[in-house]
Amino acid sequence: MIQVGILGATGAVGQRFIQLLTDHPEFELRVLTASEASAGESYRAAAKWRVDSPIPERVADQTVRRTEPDAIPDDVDLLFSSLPSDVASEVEHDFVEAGYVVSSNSSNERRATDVPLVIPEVNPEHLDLIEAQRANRGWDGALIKNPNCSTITMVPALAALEQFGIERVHVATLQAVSGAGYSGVSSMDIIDNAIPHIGGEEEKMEAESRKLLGELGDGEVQYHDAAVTASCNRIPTIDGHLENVFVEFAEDPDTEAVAAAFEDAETIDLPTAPDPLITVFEDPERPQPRLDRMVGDGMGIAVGGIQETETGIKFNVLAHNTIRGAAGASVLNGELLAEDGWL
Ligand code: 11C
Repeated sequence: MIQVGILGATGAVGQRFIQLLTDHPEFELRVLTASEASAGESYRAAAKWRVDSPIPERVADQTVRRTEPDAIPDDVDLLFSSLPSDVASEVEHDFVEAGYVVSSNSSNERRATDVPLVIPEVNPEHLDLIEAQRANRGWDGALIKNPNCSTITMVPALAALEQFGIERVHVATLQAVSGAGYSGVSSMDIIDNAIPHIGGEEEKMEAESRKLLGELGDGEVQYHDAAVTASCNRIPTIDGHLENVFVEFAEDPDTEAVAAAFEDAETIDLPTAPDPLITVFEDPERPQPRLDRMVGDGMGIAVGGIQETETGIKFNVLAHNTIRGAAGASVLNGELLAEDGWL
């Protein structure tokens, strides 16, 4: 078993990490860290547990450690990070310099030229950027990132359609409140409301999508040249981001060809990868967050509403934002790191 830890284990994504790493077939969860204020407490006392299953017994009484390299046992090989982005750069660098491999969900450095931004079913070859990263920064460890949850929801579907030559993408999101962490979930302000702007989200979707779909060459990623425009909205659902996507292509695929491309999208042979990667609904009222966010144990991508438009194709896509879109994405990247021999 590969010994792993979680940096930032008490937050909304940290709790999902715990849920997904309990009884994982390859990873043994050894270490939990949190802010200075929680260090020394039991996990049960430190975390305000909100995940939809009880705190695993073997985690509840573990002592939460400081988020510093000298608090981590030497035999831990892989750290999953859900640190707040304002502290993550500095703290993650400390761990990577100390030789740890960090699979991070935090949004800092996703666009750095030598940081792999990876969805294993889409661009596993981008992990090779680790060589450039080690050469540039003199690190023994490695830092890899998964994208933002709204980006992860859309990009596997776009990758399946790449065969038709994607030229332009417009997307409008309907994002769940759990994407905003505890304060989002506990806020009642959003009931009977929708918020037509989520700070920074649109830029992330636009840039991260083009990096994920880009080609790796000469030690860096050449971004895909499709134009991507995003409009990101918060709605009062708890979990599951739903997105309306409009795509223009070089070719002129019909709805049958698009549905077949989604159904044929290749998954990857890793323990928590969903099979199929994409589930296609014919009912135009699906997918819906409450009904469909757990497709593929929360790791699948659900699409529906495929229709022709005057300029191309439109469809709806849904994924679970804190599983597929956050903790599950980092765990899957960890499985890829193990499979490809980076640990
Ligand atoms: C939201 N997508 O729903 C955001 C949360 O870049 O990882 C995740 C932010 C990120 O508000």
